[in-house]
Amino acid sequence: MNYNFKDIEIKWQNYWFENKMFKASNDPNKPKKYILDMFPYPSAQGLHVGHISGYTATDILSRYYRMKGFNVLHPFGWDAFGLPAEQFALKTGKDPEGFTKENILNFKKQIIRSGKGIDWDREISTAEPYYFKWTQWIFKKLYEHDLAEIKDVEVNWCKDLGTVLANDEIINVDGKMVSERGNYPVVKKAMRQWVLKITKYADRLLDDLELINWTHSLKEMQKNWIGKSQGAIIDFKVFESNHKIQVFTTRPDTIYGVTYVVLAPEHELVSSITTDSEKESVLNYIEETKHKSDLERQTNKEKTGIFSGSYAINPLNNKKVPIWIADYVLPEYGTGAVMAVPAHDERDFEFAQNFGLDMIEVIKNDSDDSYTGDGIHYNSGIIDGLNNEQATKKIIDYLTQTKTGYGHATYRLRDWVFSRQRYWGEPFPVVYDSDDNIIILDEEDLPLLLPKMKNIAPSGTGESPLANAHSWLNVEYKGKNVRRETNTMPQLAGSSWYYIGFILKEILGMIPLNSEEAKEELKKWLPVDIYLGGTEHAVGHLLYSRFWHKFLYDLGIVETKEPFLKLINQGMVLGPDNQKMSKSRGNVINPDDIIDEFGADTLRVYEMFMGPLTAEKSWSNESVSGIKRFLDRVFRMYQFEIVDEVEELNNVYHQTIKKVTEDIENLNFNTAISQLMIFVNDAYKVKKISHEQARGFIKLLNPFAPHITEEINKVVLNVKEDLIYSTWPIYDEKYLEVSEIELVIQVNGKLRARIMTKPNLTNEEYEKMALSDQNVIKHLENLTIRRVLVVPNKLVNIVAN
Ligand code: ANZ
Repeated sequence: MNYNFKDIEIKWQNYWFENKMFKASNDPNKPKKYILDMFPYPSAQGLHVGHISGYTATDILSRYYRMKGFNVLHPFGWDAFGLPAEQFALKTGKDPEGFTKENILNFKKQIIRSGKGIDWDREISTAEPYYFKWTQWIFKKLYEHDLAEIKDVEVNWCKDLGTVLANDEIINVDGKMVSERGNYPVVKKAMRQWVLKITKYADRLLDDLELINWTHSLKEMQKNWIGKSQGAIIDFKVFESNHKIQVFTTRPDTIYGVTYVVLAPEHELVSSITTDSEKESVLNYIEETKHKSDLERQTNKEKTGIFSGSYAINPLNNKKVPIWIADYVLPEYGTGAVMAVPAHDERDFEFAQNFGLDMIEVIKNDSDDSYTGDGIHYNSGIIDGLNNEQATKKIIDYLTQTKTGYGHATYRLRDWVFSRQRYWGEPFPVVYDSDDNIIILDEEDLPLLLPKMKNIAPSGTGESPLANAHSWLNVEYKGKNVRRETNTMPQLAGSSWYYIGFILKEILGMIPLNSEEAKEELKKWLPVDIYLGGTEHAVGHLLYSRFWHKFLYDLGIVETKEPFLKLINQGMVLGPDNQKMSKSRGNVINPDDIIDEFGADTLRVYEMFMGPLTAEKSWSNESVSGIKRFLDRVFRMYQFEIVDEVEELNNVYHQTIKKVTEDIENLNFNTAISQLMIFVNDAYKVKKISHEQARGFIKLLNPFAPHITEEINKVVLNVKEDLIYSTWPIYDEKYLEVSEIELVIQVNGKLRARIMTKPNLTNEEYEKMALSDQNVIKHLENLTIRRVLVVPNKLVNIVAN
């Protein structure tokens, strides 16, 4: 008799849902565990088997820790604002809100069908007013703390799409930037944008990585993104002018090797230092630059540039050097100006070669190209004879004393451009008066809702579609005629604090973020103990939410410095052809189909059995059937005679408890399942099972396969207690002790005997045992023993000749 998963699974899912079985408990006597999934964007495609892999892993952990006596918080929600809903609305003329809600319902159904145990009273959607009221509130606080400002930012403007694009929405075709969607031209254009000053938190974002249990590679990615460079800012006076050019350098020690200075084409001094004779060519050059992406500018070996006509003075030796304008210098990094040392910097070397500029070597070396290493300085005035470190220190001291520069660190991290020219996002709680003064809305005027619009086509001017919502746009606020901000916030705004939202969510709303009650609740649950999601968020989301968390820490709302203690990236689930699943390849596996055919328990156990959680693995339909057969075998095992004691199974039973417990804690779900299979195989050999083993085994399997185990528990074994709240089995050491070992005996490396004996004897005892074996004696005939090597509990090797 096989189990009827169709009826069984729905029955338990309904029971769990109706009885709110996974509601987080507040029992003050228990320790807490906050186990979190990266919440999904509710797309029209529905859940993918890749989602199920991560969601099952966190569900296993949640169920396990609950049985171990923890208060477990395992919530779920929706990253509901975003571009696909906007585009759907544009295409169909339908409302993005309704579309998103339909998708959410579908996702939720799928999650419930997968058997995931969620505290649904805490469900949140970032697009609901009860939630984005507080996203707007956090923005308001950021503004009030001088961490949000509006400024002209160079953006990637795509006229044909009528929108600004992110760097990863642009591709390079024949040296020109075009949109990935549609291949429309993209140009750099300055636009007024809200910007969040995450760079003020750069050092903390870097230093506090020490506090968290993330993988080395993930921390490295965060570090590289922040990209701290220690160096100096140095003033170069412009010859015969009052201007001075500030350069940022990581190598102030090479200053005697400077042969020219370069400004980024966007640098504010370009127009004032360009001489009349150079004006036309400089303007042409600036125009050309607008079509190049930053990446291209940085990596292009054929360096381009143009002479400005002016010269600068090196503050160390008063040497006059030409000022060039070149796009390999980026406007947004350092000061947007560099002192060029072609003898010791590759980019400067390539540029100088191209334009026949001087090179002066100042560090001794044997290289033919630019030498970037350490060494003894020469041709270098006050730092002759010093190495890099000594020279750097001396130059910075000199600059500081003469007020011509100072030590300075620069970061690769940019401030966060926070405006999107879109409809389907959080509106900014901001209005402008007729003089363009910023007025931030009062707290009691939040949330500011989106207007309902029939047509959300782009305004065409680069403004968001909200610029067409006239009655929403122009209002009276505090007695003034004002115009609302028309941009909306990026999708990463709502996801920057949702793990806090879950804690504060009550059935019909949220505990106010700025209340004492909120602080209490947050103190109870933060930080998130285990956070699981895909690697695609290794930088953006994780960095931004760490930034917001630190800001809320500064406001005294949260008490931990970091939001996510342990972070795990699950590996990708590939198609049966070992390729990334995609519609066009036709290799997409739909979790609904698998659940229909085999049941959710099979899907869950299969996905956890595929391989290590963090590894990439390929789908196999045969293995899915194999798992179904395993669960059928488990079900039939409960038709064996159940007796008081089955001694033969005691060892494997207790070993299974130990292995599954340790494997779950170490996220080795695949090997935990293997051990459960070993137990079942052994039980089939004796065709009976004890009461303790019967009950213990379904507890061990329950986190993986919650439906079949609950069915066995309640219906077959007739137990009243829900497995969800039962206690996790404990193993007995006495059954783990190995009573016998197999000792391998070799003579000159060749196997001559195997002896079953007691473990943990002395080397002498093992040696004696080996030498008295008949077969060994035979092989030692006429030989002299030279040496005996003993590996305790394993092997004795006798060397003889
Ligand atoms: C002189 C020099 C001499 C440099 C030398 C390097 C080697 P990282 O390490 O990435 O921070 N630089 C500064 N601002 C720049 C900008 N806006 N665009 C392009 N390049 C810029 O790089 C810092 C170095 O990159 C700086 O140190 C500067 O070149 C260049 F032997 O100054 B260096």
